[in-house]
Amino acid sequence: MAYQQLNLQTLVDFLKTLDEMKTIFSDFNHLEVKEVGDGNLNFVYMITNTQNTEETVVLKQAVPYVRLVGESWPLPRERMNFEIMALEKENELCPKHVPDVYYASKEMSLVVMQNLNKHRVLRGEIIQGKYFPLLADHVSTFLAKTLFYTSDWYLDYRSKKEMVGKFINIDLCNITEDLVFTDPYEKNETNSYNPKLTKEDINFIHEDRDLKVVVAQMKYKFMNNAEALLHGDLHIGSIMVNEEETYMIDPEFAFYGPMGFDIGAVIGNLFMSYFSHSYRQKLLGRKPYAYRKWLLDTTEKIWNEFARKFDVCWTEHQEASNNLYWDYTEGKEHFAHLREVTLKRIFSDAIGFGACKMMRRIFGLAKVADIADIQDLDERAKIERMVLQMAKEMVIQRENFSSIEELVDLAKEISPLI
Ligand code: SR1
Ligand code: MG
Repeated sequence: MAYQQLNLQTLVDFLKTLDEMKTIFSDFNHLEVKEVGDGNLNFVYMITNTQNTEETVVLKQAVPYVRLVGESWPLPRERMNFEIMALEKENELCPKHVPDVYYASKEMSLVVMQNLNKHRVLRGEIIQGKYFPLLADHVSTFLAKTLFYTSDWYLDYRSKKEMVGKFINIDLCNITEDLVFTDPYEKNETNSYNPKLTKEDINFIHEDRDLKVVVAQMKYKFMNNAEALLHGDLHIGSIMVNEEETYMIDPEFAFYGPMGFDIGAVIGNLFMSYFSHSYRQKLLGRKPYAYRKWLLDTTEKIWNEFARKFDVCWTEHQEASNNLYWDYTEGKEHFAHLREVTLKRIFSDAIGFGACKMMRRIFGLAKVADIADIQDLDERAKIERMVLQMAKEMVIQRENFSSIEELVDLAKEISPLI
């Protein structure tokens, strides 16, 4: 079927043409369609049989422009191909934490998938101060499995390179290269600022030559390190949760890049939430300590559990395959050392990338509601300064942190946990 942009009126007729939908909907006469997308790029609809609300799907369609900005910013709708391929691969590796795909069409640039209507977007839930005891366990499992099993530590030389080739996602990588690694650090028309930030606040980043050099290094690493299949945009708006389950959604930015980029995205977002709750918990009428402690504990656990699970995947694979990669005289010790230095390098990358993800959310085009929705602009500016201070230290010192606990201590130094 040739591409056409669906809308509230045409969507049900389209679904009726799909055999795959006949196994989901017992009846097409009572379908309710709601537009639910509040993302930056695409249109998202929820379709439910009002006679049996268990019969429900989500349809996501890409349009040939950036939804956030409009038709003045064209963006190939073929980006949906990457989302489809990534959802399929991630679902194969980690089915408990990735929605099921029921139907996908590259021609129509759309995917019909599991409706996570018993789940909510994590960012909104964190803004409201909700706890998710299994979050760290689930996110660390997703990271360990998707990153290890798509890397050269697991795949054979040919499969890995074929995967790299399939996931050359030029246009969406370019958005990240601009919006995460370039525009926020210079005067650029895509930037916008809280008016309460002073020139000094902005120059704290814009006029720091050392910082700009290290950000350029992170950008280069992002562009040239085809290490594993990344989600590519794993901020807390790309995670859906309830108390029992966690799903990673929206992998349209998927490509082969450095593992630390996905890990840094999650960690950087949680630090921003931590800073925002120095104020937000008061708005909620609570003492800030408990919730902010949970955010920091969750951050620590995500890294520590990721490292442990990644290590388990690797050692299990080595035992099963008896790969001679490290068949030195003292094979086991060398293998242990290789794992240790690899995880140390992934950790410093995650810190550096997490920092860039934090700075871009203060100065750049797409902000985070945790901070940008704070109405009191003076309070918002205080939080933004904390984020900038933390991020600058993170990216410059990224190789000098020896544990996640040390990084968490830095957050506590900048904004005491009281
Ligand atoms: C124009 S797209 C802006 C941002 O939204 C996505 O979620 C990515 O983070 C991208 O940088
Ligand atoms: Mg997204």
